[in-house]
Amino acid sequence: MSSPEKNITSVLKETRVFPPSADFVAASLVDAKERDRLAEWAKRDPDAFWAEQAKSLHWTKPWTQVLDWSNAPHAKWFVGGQLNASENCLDRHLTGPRKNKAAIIFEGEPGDTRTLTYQQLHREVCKFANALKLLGVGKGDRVTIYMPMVPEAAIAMLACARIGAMHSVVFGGFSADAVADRNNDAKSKIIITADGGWRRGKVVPLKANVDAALEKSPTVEKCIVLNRCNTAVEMKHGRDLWWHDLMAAGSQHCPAEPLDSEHPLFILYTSGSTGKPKGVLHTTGGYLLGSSLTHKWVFDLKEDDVYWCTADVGWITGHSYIVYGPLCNGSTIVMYEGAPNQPKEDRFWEIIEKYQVSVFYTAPTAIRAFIKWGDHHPKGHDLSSLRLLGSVGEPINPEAWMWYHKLIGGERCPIVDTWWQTETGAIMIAPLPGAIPTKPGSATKPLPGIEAEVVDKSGNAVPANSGGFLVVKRPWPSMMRTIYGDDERYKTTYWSHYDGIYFTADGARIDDDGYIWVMGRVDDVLNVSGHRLSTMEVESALVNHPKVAEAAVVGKPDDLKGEGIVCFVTLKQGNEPTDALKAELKAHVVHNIGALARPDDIKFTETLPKTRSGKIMRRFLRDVAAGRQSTGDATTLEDYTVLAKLREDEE
Ligand code: 7RM
Repeated sequence: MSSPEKNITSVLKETRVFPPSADFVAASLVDAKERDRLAEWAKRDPDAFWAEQAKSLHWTKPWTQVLDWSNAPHAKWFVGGQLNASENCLDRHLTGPRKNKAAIIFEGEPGDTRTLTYQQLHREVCKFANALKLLGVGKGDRVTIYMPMVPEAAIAMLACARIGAMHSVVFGGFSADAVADRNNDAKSKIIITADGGWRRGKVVPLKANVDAALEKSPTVEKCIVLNRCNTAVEMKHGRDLWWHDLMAAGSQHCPAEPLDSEHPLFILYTSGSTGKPKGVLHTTGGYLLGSSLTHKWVFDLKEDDVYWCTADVGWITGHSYIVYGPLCNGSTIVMYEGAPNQPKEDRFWEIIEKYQVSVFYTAPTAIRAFIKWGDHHPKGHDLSSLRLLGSVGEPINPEAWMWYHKLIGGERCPIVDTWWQTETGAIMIAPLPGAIPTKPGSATKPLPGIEAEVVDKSGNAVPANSGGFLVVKRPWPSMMRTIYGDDERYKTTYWSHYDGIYFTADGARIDDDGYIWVMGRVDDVLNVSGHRLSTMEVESALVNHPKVAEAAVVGKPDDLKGEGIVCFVTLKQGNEPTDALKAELKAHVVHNIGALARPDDIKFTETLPKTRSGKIMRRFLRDVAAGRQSTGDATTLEDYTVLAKLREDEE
């Protein structure tokens, strides 16, 4: 990871402002005045502020100290307190009107549906927790979960939490090798999978991948298999067990284990730009507070909301904003198994109409795909149930924001652009939608209690509108605790750049109104004639051209300028890749940003290399642009053929 050496020049100009409607403000959980009160209180007396917020959780034993930071950068939150995440997400909803409320509304890709009430979900979790116990899984053991997006994935996670085992969810699109690496790093005792899962009309062979992975995973003793797709799988005698057999035998009585606030809840692997994936460790009390509080605040939660986050449970957004945050708040969530374009490109809009979704949370990469597929898809559905939209995963280009606002939000729904990381556990920078007018492309301001700042290489706050490095100056409850098995790497990656300050590795600027504009990873920054430019800003300039659907910008070595600018561009349907268009796009960037950012080369492509969660992997494009072979971890790449295709185009 590159360290902060020289400030980043910000060139993006965006002046549109969208205040929430008077109706939205009147009904909102937190208005501007309340937000100011919370922010001021958190600054003045953070311990008292967090202590008060933590009362929203059910503690079986009260804590004696809010924060212990004496062993920095290792934080302990709510020291001495005990609670159980599964109990907070389930049991406490069973004593009131939420008992028969829908917890999970599931839609499978083939169109099968299932609804689990809180009571039903609780029963399934208890039964599965007992099954795990019978297999010898106990407190602190690691359990790998490699499943499709079905309710059983959440059931497995909550069952682990119930007995104090740590889950390590591995995204269902990963290869056998990636599963084996993660099994071995975590020393998992059990793996939970399914025969397969549905994706674009086909069955992803999860069990077959697990079979291959288990040849190289000596610590894994048992494999539990859910029958999702009715496909034939090999069941190894003595090792493999059917989910339904275990559930048929299991008692539904399983008291939640009281756990220390700092008891590990899960490990989640996140790709480093080089080297092996990092097992980000989160613990119980702080994480659950962070995910539930931010879910309530940022999504302005109402009891009757139908909330849909389109992420996969295999990444942090699925952990915090499908499972722990929403269920802790007693929400009704929609869970969809499959692809957004199966059977047609309007599947998401069909689901929103069908279940009357009111809050919709997705990623810029998905929004750019919707734009590419054409406006007639959303226009063919009644989306009037929506009242709030969210975005996460990457900076959202202002033009994609405007499309989301108009076509999906009907110009009526605020958009919450939420900045956070696997490492932060919960949303850190986002509008409280009833309190802050939004600006397309800005995540607005840090949430109350979060001291995010933009600083220069010496750690001093940068003046308004100059670029710098996004850092967090105070510990917060849902922060990661370490990298599993590699505490040194935790310290050097996040805490060695500035003393006592968390380094996010993102570049950002703050505007005159105090809004933060995240400009992407510091590693992706371009160095052109001594100016450090954000790739995201050049990409946004390209994306606001009417023919461009998506763009990824990288530097390539240039003797004169340091780096030249290479743009990989995908076009909206119906546009031809011509030399004339290349020239037009170059002129368009110069017009929008200035001659400094004139692209040296435009390359048209059908697709861009992305991570499984949809982030553009610019490091591979840098290699393509420079004509180098790629090194480093490629296991997180969504589609290997994309790289080969891009290289062919070069020849
Ligand atoms: C939640 C998640 C974290 C990185 C982060 C940023 C980028 C995420 C935004 C964003 C601009 C956003 N966790 N990022 N959200 N950049 N605006 N709203 O994505 O660990 O997978 O990635 O993603 O670079 O550091 S993550």
